[in-house]
Amino acid sequence: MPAASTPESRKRWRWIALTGTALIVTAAGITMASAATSSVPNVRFTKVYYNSPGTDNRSNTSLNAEYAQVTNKGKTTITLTGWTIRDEAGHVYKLSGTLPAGHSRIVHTGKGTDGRPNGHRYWQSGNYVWNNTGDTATLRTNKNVVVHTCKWGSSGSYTTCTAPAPVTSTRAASPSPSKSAIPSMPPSNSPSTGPVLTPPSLPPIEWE
Ligand SMILES: [Ca+2]
Repeated sequence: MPAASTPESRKRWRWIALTGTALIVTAAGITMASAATSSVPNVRFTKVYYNSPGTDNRSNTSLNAEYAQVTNKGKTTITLTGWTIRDEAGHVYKLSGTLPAGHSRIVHTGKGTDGRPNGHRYWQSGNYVWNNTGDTATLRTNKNVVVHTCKWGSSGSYTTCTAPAPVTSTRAASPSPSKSAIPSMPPSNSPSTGPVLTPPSLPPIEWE
């Protein structure tokens, strides 16, 4: 224990207490970011064939040549029941069943028998869903969390969709905790190196 409780020593102890708070807040922030990353299922669009071959004559063959494919890129089976695929215009298809790791689900626009062939599903629509001139496919979980979006323009007939950016790049990769998390921090001489919490001029702690 410190022998004396002078105003000067109280200042030091107060600063140490604040620094400790900042460290805990920083660690908690990183932990939360990691948990959020791992909670997002690794399922994404791997292909959208938006402009079926030939003339758009609304034949069932033409409608079914338009499709969206989602793939389970993770290592565990995902239950898709309650998940949705939708376009910009608000057409919604509800997914169901399970998707083992590495497997794909192909949703054709037209009419057909689900599961024939295996892994194929049918929107049962009498009209096209995906715009040839540009559109966005959005995949959401049963909790309405957007897992992936696939966007394309007016050229081409299909896209293999860009993989989603790692969630960690927006939060966990940032080494600096927010300013509000650290009360009364002394100024740092090298802010670019991250949360270096060593005070620049304080003397060592004196116990006697
Ligand atoms: Ca189309």
